[in-house]
Amino acid sequence: MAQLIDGKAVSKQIKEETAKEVLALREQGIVPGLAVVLVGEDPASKVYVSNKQKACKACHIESFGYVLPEDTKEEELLQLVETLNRDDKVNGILVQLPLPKHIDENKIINAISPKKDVDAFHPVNVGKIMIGDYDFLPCTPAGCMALIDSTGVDISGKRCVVIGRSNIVGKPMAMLLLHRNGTVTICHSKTKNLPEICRQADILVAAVGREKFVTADMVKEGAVVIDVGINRMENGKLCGDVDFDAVKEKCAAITPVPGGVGPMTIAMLMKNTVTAAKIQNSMK
Ligand code: BQF
Repeated sequence: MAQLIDGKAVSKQIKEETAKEVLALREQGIVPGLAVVLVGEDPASKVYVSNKQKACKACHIESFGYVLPEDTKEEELLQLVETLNRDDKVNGILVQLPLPKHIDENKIINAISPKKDVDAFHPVNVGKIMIGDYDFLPCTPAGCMALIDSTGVDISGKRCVVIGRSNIVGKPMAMLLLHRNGTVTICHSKTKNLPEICRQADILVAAVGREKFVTADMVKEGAVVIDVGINRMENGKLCGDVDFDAVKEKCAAITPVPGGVGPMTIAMLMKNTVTAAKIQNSMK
């Protein structure tokens, strides 16, 4: 049985460190604030937003919740973002994705001030990440990196395979592994010989969005396996992109779902909000 990478424990530690930092900032009259914007009624999104607001509370970060109806016009959401950009109490702006189909997500992301873009989705921040000179890291890839580091594995020179090429996870994840001198391959739905490529990975990151997509035959003996998937099964339980029970017998370390990458995403958001508060108060 592999080492279980405890995202819950690692995220708790990060949140505790963040909480301490926030209390020190509050001593200096700086109160980090995060605006959390939810449009519509998606049940999963509601859970994620509630997780974020709970974490703010635990970290002594002030959270400003905005819940808008499903039929909110793009223009109205743009106006809210503009108001939040100008509000000095708001250091970070988080617009929960996905947005309703009639709203252009890129248009909204582009409207968020890069200084308050705690998800690091704005093109300015994406560009900075590509160069390697960034203020914020996207929360999920940052969480994955912290979990890889928690195993003690040295990424430099290792074969890293990322399955999935989304702007939110796959692409930035590959970039972060590359910055740490990993030899990185990005796989996706058009990839040929996927199992063969995955089998070469010393570090395998699965961000596919399909239940138990990564099977034991796709994993190298002794690999580190990071499961980004959050799939809801018919019975309501959460399930990752990795066939955990089979893969755990083969790899050196693996993240569970739930309790792996998910809680880390939230912890990194808290960290980014504190960074944003520091930048906006000329402390960074
Ligand atoms: C856990 C997300 C897909 C699309 C948009 C803890 C979260 C999830 C799981 C969470 C996610 C996934 C979030 C666990 C935020 C992660 O205990 O395993 C926390 O709240 N997440 C999101 O905001 O948007 C998403 C996944």
